[in-house]
Amino acid sequence: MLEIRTTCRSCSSPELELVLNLGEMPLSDALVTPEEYAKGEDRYGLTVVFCRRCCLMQIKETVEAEVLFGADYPYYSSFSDYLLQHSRENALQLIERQKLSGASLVVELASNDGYLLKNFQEKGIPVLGIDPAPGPAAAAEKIGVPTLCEFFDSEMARRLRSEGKRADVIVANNVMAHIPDLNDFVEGMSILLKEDGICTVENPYVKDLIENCEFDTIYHEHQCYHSVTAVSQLFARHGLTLFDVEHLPIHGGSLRYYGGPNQEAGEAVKRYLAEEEAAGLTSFDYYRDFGQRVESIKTELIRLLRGLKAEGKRIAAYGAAAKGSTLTNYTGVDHELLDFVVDRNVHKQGLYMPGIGVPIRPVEALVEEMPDYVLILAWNFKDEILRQQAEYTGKGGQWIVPIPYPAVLETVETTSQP
Ligand code: JHZ
Repeated sequence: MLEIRTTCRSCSSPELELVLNLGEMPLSDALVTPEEYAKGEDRYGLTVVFCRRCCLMQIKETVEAEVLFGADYPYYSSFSDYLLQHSRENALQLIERQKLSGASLVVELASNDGYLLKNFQEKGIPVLGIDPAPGPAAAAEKIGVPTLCEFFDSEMARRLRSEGKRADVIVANNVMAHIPDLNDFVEGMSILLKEDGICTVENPYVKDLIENCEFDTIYHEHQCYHSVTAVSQLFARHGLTLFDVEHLPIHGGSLRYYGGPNQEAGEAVKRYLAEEEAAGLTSFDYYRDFGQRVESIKTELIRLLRGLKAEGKRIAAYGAAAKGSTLTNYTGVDHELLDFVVDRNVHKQGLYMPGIGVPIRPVEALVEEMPDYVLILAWNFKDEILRQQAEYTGKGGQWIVPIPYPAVLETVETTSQP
């Protein structure tokens, strides 16, 4: 069930340097019933390393995909308005850029509940979703997005191709980090693309992760933390050229990579490669003090929350996010500090956050209970959450952000756009 890697997930080099050891952690999306929590949960090591050869940051531990993304996988993309808007813009841009029509095919890997593909469908463009998590895949089918509930790999790509299916566009957003066999996944994309097809891949950017100390985005589902340097080599190994890159603010800072079989690296790719080298991302030194900075977030967060508790304050949290699990479990923020967590996702409500015994409730609980402070675990959606929770703020509720450094928000702007 657990495999520990000794070689790089991308280039197979054994030159892996230790960046950070987060210790034994529960699985971030393995939300538990109160009974399961009482029995105790499985924990797995979580060790971050850097590959000196291809510069890919990654974790050493591989938890079986069936365990990570099985029947109870609770992540549904459609609970963030901002993500829905971001995805719609992504779809409209691709339709324009690739001149997609009723004769095209858009395939999405990790299509979740159909949040993105429905935008293509609305414009009459044929789509195919692929997602191994049964709950989200069923939700997609329910809104009419055809979805194969399977893991995508090169074998599946060959099968689809033999059925006459080839893609004009493959979208793989926030999935490449989740794949244990990275090379086989990219090979699959390469097989499934038409000669003039393109793939677009979105992932949190390792530079933002390191510089903003977003250590909580490290968990077992995220096996790799990509850079342009690492992705260009990975694509090239499978006959795809990375030809464009865009920086996006979502999820704490992400990159959208564009690849295709018959393309040439454009200016943005060249600029990013040069900038990554100049910033030092290609050398282990860049990652050396990350662990110390993470440690100081832990110390400060605990100091802040314990201080508030000592003053008799009540603290809740917002967002039963996977990253919230890493943050709380690593820092030791548990049910003694947090009364409850709220989340809009109905599939998460009624369960407990992994490892810390904190119940998940509907977001209305904030105004009903009026805790003095709310720790924003889904800090990547801070603006959206603050706008939505104007009533809690208006009644005197206060907010704490943990990342990039723990702080109580002094002024809360509730009208800004995402
Ligand atoms: P969210 C996810 O990670 C899932 P997570 C995944 N592991 C991935 O790769 C990354 O994103 C990139 C809730 N919420 O999306 C919804 C509200 O309740 O930041 C979610 O449960 N109200 C595949 O899980 C959670 O917060 C709201 O208004 O760390 C956010 O989780 C909003 C906006 C969100 O990421």
